[in-house]
Amino acid sequence: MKHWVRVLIILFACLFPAFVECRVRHYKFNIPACVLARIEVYLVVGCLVFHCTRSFEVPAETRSRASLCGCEGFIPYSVKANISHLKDRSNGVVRILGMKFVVVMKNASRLCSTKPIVTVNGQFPGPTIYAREFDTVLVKVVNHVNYNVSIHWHGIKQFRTGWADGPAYITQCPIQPGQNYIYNFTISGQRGTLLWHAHILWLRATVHGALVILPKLGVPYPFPKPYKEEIIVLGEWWKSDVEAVIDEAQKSGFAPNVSDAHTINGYTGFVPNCPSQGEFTLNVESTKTYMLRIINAGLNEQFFFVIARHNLTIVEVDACYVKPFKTDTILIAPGQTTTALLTADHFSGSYAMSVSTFMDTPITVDATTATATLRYPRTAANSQTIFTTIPPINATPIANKYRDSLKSLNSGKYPAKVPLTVDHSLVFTVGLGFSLCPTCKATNGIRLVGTVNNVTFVMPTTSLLQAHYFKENGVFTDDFPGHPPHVFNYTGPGPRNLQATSGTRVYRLPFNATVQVVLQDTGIILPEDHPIHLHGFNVFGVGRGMGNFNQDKDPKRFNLVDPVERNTIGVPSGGWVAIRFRADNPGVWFMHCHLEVHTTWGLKMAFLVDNGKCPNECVLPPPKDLPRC
Ligand SMILES: [Cu+2]
Repeated sequence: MKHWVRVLIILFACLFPAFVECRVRHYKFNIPACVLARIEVYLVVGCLVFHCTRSFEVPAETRSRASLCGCEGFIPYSVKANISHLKDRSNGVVRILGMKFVVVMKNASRLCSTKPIVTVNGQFPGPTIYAREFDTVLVKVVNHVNYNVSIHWHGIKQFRTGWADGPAYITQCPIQPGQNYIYNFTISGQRGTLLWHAHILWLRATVHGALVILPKLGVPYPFPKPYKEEIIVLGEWWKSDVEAVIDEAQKSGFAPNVSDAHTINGYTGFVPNCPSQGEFTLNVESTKTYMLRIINAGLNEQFFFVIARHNLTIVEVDACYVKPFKTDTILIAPGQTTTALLTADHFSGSYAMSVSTFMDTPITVDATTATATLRYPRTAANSQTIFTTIPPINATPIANKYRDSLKSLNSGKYPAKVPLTVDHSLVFTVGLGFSLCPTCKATNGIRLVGTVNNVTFVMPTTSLLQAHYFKENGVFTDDFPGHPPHVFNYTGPGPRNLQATSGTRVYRLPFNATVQVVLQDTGIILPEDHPIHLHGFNVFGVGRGMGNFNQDKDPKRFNLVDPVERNTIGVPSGGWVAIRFRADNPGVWFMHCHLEVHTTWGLKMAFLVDNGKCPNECVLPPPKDLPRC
C-alpha cells in the first residue's frame, strides 16, 4: 500500500469516530474542543490502526500460526524502534513485528515420564516467528524462571545490532529472573528458514523455535511456489533435568549423558516399552507440493532425515538459496536449517519420516530413531505405515555426497558474493584436548576441554561487546592466535603432553577485511565432526578435505564460484573445511562448535570487528534496557 494512502486511511479512521462522538455529545462542531477532549481516544485508535496496517502483511496460509505477530501480542509502539538507519535498505518502507516471549516452566511428558521444562510461552517447540525480509522485529523476552536467560536469533546477521544477537556474556549480560529485555533487529539480505534458541547454559534443549523469513511482499521464491509449508523441528529429549545432566558432568570431568530420545516437532514417535507416545503427523494431498522447513534444534547430534519412498528437493539452507537438487537423505547438524520441497506423489498410504544420528567417530551417542508420519487422505485406518532403511550411524559417504551437492544458487538476483582475495588468512585447529583438574578424581586429575588453536575459551563475567564498546580494560585480550601455536600431525594421535591453554582472547579484524579460516579438526583425543557456527555473518565453504590442510595444494581446488553459503558449517571428522567471509559487520561475534557439549568444554572464540566509517559502519549505541550483569 502506498504510504500516503495509508496515512489518509489512518487519519480518517482516527478522526471520524471522534468527530461523530463530539457532535452527538455536544451538539456542536467545535473542533479544538473535540481534539482536546478526545486526545486519548485519538492516540489509542491511531496507534492501533497504524500498527495493524503495518504489521498484518503475513500471507493467509501462515496467518493462523503468526498469532504472535501484530496486535495480539506485545505492542511495539511502546518502544521506539531505531529504524532510521535502515530506510535506505528497504525503499523507505519499514514493517515492525512485535512479539512477546514469556519464559516459563511447564510440565511435559515424554518417554512415559513427566518433568518440568523451560519454555517460551509454555510451548515446546516454541512459537514460530514469521517475518519478511526488511522487517524490523521486536521481541520482548520476559524471564519468569529461576535461570538466567538470553535468546539468540540464529543466523540473523544483526548488522550493527550486536546487542540483539543473544549469546550470554558475548554480546549481552543475561536476562536475570524477573527481568525483561527487548531484542530489536532488522532482517536484511536473507530469506528462508532459521531458528531462535536460548544461548546460555543448556536451556536450548527446550527453548527453541523456528524463525521464518519470507521474501519481501511481491517477490517470488526462485522455485515453484509450494501448495503449503510446514515447520519440522528436530530435537533431543532427556528424561532427567537437562541442567542437572551437564552440571553433574562438569563436576566429575566425564562426558555428560547422551539424550534418551530424538523428537520431531516435540514428539518421539513410536518408542518400545512406552506405546502411548504422541506422534507428529503431516497430512498431505496427493500431487501437491509441500515446503518443509527443517531445523535441527538438538544439542549434540547431527541427524539424517528421510521420508520413506519420497525424494526431497533441497532449495535453501541457513536462509540462503541453493541450486536445487534431489536427495532421499538430508544431513543436518545442530543449528543448521534446510528447506526442502516434497511432492506428494503417491495416491494413498502412511509413510514414516525418520530422524537418526550421524556419528562417524566411535563414541557414545543417542542411537534412537524418532519417527513421524506422512499421511495421504485415502488411507485405510488399519493400513501399516511404510518404513524405509535409515542410513547406518557412521554413513560418511552419504554425509559427504549430501555436503558435495550443496552449492549456492548464484543467480543474477541472488549472486554468491565470495571474497576472491583474502586479507586475513587464518588456520584454526578445532577439537578436544585436556587440561589438569585436581578435583576430578574419577578421571585421574584431568578434564576434557574443547579448544581452538589450543586455547580453551574462558567466558567473561560481563559481555565482550559492552567491554569493547565502553573501552573497558581487563575483560579480554585481542591476541587470539591466527595459526596453531604447535605444528604437528593434526589428524594423527597428537602430542601426548599438549595441554590446552585458556583465556578470553579475541581475533581483531578491521572493518570490511576479507577473511579465510581453515578449520582443521584434530585427533588429540579423537577426531570428530564439528559443526562450527559463526555469529554476525554467513560464510562460504570454499573447500573441504581429509587429513591435514595443505597450503600449497588445497587452495587450487577451492570453489570460488558457487560454494555453499551458511552460518553453521561442518568440519569433517579427521579433516578440514575452508571458509571465507567479509568482515562488514562491526561488533563482537562468537564462533563456536554447535555441539553444546563442545561449546561447554571451551570450543569457542570470538572475532572483534572494528568500526568502519561512522555513522553507517559503526555499532549502534546499546539499547537502554540492555541487561546488567
Ligand atoms: Cu564440536
